[in-house]
Amino acid sequence: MKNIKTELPDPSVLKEEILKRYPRKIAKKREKSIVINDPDAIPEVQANVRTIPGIITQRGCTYAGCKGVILGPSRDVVNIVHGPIGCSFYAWLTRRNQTQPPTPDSPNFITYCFSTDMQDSNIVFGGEQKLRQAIREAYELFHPYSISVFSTCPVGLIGDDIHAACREMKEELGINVFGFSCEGYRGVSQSAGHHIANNKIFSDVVGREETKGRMGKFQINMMGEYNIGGDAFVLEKYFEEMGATLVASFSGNSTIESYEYAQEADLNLVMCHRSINYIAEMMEKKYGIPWFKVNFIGANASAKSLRKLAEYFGDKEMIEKTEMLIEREMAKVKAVIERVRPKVEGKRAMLFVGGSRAHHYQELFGELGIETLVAGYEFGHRDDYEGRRVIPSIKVDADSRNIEELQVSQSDRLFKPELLTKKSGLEGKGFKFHDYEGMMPDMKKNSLVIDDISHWETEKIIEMMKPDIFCAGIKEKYVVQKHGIPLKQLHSYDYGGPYAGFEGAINFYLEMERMLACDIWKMIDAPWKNEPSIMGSMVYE
Ligand code: CFM
Repeated sequence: MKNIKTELPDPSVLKEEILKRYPRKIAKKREKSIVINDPDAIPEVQANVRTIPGIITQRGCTYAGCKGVILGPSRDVVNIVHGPIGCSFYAWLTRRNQTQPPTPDSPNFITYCFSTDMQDSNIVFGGEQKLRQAIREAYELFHPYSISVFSTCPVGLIGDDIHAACREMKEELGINVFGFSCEGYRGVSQSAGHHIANNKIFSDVVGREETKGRMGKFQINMMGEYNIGGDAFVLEKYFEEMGATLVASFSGNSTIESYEYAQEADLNLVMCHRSINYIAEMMEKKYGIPWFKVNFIGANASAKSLRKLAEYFGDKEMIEKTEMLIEREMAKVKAVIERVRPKVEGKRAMLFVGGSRAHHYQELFGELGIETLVAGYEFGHRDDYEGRRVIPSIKVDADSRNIEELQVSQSDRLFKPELLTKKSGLEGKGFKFHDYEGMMPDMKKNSLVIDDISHWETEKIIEMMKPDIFCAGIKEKYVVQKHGIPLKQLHSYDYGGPYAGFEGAINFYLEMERMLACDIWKMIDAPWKNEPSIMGSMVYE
């Protein structure tokens, strides 16, 4: 493999170029979020702070993180958006979380969009009555397992008490009805919405069904896997083959019903650390269930995660089955890598996705010999960049204080001391729990890390570094492609996927072959550069 690093432009020059255009105060702030990496002495990244007004950000809002991301993929709940209808555009199948009800008659409300459609009069006189009516109506029409309510910005501003309305309706209807104060402005990004969703699911749903009884010998929860493009389906097959029983999935291909007995699991696997680490932490405190970080993006990462899972249970049969699975799948993976890698090796990538994928997908690129030049999160926190070891030193600002930290204590009846014993036994042998090391240790020296990248910064890094592929979302796609650089959407997968596990890795390699092993993108030139597209004349008197 050729040494790509020597071909990189000096990132400090690039950084200066970017900052030069900003007014002084803004440059001073952005400077702390644009960091030159050193994996041996990881520098601090400013993250999870407000976007500067006027800057075009990739971020979404708190409501998007709560409703869209965490609750969106559960199929047996009617999710009512309390707000004007515009907020619901993004509640209606705009995220590619798939679901598979066990029978054709099983409830699945994912394809619906429920809104209270607030009008001017509701904003002036209050919308609680309308909300109660909407909950009643939804119940009468669908008889769902539970109903949840999401506050949008105006609801917070006028002060509707959605929680009181939910309590009343819970009483009246006899099903679980719970609400989220996830107004878009609550936090600096989607990330606040994740936290709000985690809190409420933990306080109002998990543990409602105290005893479900054993469902299998080895019971796990999958956390932070949202079944985009069918990723969770791939993993479910592997767990089954290994003999592990999936109790609940937060929240890809899931039901609210399963969250109610999720405390029955012997282990929580955390895939997307950013969006779900809160529940994992709280479940450990309350029920004693340990968690560790997994990554199923990339064939090697998948093998490592499955091995760790088998090692946790330490069951001989499970370990054997896991090794067989890995050997079988790796043979297929290797055959494709051998064919594709020579065609794409040495290409250079940039990744800007929400809070996990900008890290996870570097694995897949690495397997093909593609180097990551620059990466960043939209809304990750410092721990997602630098590792969980920095958590105690993260400054808690007013925006983070705005999000409630639940006080959790050990459950008298449901705490499982045997799991804690198991955990400390394994720790003695060097097994790691709570173990997210962040993105930066996996990135090369002198790679650039940019938090909450702006439109201007995106254009500048493309212009100066000319990557071969850019990974982001639909908002960036066409801007980047107009530079003659292909963009792979890592939120929706451009309607492809799955990309998780071994078969997902193969899908991704083939996609990279299609996108990178041809020169078509370099031939693109904006037509107006060669011939005028508008002609006109002027009369001067
Ligand atoms: Fe986690 Fe996600 Fe992500 Fe995320 Fe998201 Fe997503 Fe994402 Mo889009 S939960 S942080 S809020 S892995 S919707 S499935 S792709 S930004 S990188």
